[in-house]
Amino acid sequence: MVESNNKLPKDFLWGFATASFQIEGSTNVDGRGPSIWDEFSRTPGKTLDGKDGDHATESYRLWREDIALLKQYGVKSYRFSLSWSRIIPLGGREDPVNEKGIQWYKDFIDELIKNGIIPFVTLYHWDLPQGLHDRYGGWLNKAEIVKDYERYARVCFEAFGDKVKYWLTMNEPWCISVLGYGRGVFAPGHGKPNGPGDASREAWIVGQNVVLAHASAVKAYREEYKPTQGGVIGITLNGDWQMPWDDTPENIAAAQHALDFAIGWFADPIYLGHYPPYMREVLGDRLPEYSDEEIKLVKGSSDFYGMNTYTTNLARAGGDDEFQGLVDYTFTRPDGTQLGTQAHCAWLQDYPDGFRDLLSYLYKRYKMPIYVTENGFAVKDENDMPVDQLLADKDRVRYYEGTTRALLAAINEDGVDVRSYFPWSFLDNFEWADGYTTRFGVTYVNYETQERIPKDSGKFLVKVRRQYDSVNSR
Ligand code: PNW
Repeated sequence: MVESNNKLPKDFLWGFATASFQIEGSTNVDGRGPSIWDEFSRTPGKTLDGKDGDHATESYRLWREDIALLKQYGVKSYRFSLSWSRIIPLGGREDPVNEKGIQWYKDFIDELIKNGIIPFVTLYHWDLPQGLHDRYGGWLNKAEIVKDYERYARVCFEAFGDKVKYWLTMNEPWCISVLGYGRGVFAPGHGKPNGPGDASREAWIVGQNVVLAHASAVKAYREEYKPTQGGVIGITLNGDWQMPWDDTPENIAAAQHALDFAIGWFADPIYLGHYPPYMREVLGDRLPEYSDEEIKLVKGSSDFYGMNTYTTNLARAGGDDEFQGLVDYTFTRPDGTQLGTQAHCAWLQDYPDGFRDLLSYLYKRYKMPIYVTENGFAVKDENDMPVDQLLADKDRVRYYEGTTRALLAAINEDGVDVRSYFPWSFLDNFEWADGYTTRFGVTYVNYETQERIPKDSGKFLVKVRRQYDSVNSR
């Protein structure tokens, strides 16, 4: 029996997500230039297992197999990212375009479409051309990076815009800024505790430059490409739900402060036209102002709200972490119990009600249609399990049971306009600083043989999607 509120909107995009550097491998092929993740992941001590992205899931080579598997899963859409270094190997606006890189993505997109799969394309998922970092400091240099990114985006609209109707400019500016320039755990490794750079300033500068680059590309798209190509374009932000640890006024305020720093930092300027006042209070002049001209460009620069979310935090006032808005995050409730099931990553527990609450909050605050572009779970110690045990990924199935139920409730009971659901990830892949030790895939990848095997969670997601579809077609 399918319940009547198991309805998805007609053109709902159901699929899986990946990113170029995490799956492609073949880093030295067909004229690709180096990216900051090549260099960072090859630096001893930067990834948990000491591994880099030279092989990953070999999807640059095995792309036909990947698409065949996506088709087998019956997805309506696939979210993937383009590697800037394949398209403009040196990165800059005067640097040559690499036709081989462009051709590869054209073939890939054509094959998706031939199989009835709608491409959902991220322009930037963290793999900045190394050349731009070396030349002028990459994301730190507003005057240069905004122009270079805009040119890169134009090359992509030009080459792929006849077929691609869904564009994401940037994946997770918070991660780019804080993990790359504040905590030094992601490329290029600036910030505390060991990296170069002024950790009290750089992340805030980078955050603004990423938003300005995004907004410049959107302006170019809307003025010069959208009239003939007719797609939609926006940014995708990471952000988890924040619940007050208890009902004291300071912890209720702390939950909002945490949302201001994690989400409002980007979403408030983009959708509302200003920073959250609390950020200015905490950071003073270290938070770079948007000039009048800049904020005009930024406000309204996204056609939708792109949402990546994984977990819920219990927020407690205090601590000295500015990147969390001077709020402590915990999963331990006042009575000592845990909020949900612990994932392999310390920052992730399963709490589906938070997914629903976050959707409602974002829809009320920003009043935009929401595309869920990432959501997923890494089973604890999965990488150490024998394969048959690993394929029976109960905790991940339970996670997706919870979030898909919450998704349907948000749509049908809370009236939230949600238009896509892209679980992370289609495949186990290169999990950044964790290397290959953390697996987020609904498909197991054997990194020795590159064999792919659907996990129970992959099968589960196919099964629930079919149930919703059957309601739709009545
Ligand atoms: C996202 N955190 O990253 C990325 O978009 C993906 O590339 C990545 O593989 C996926 O989530 C799983 O980690 C995040 O520390 C990295 O809260 C870190 C955090 C959140 C998201």
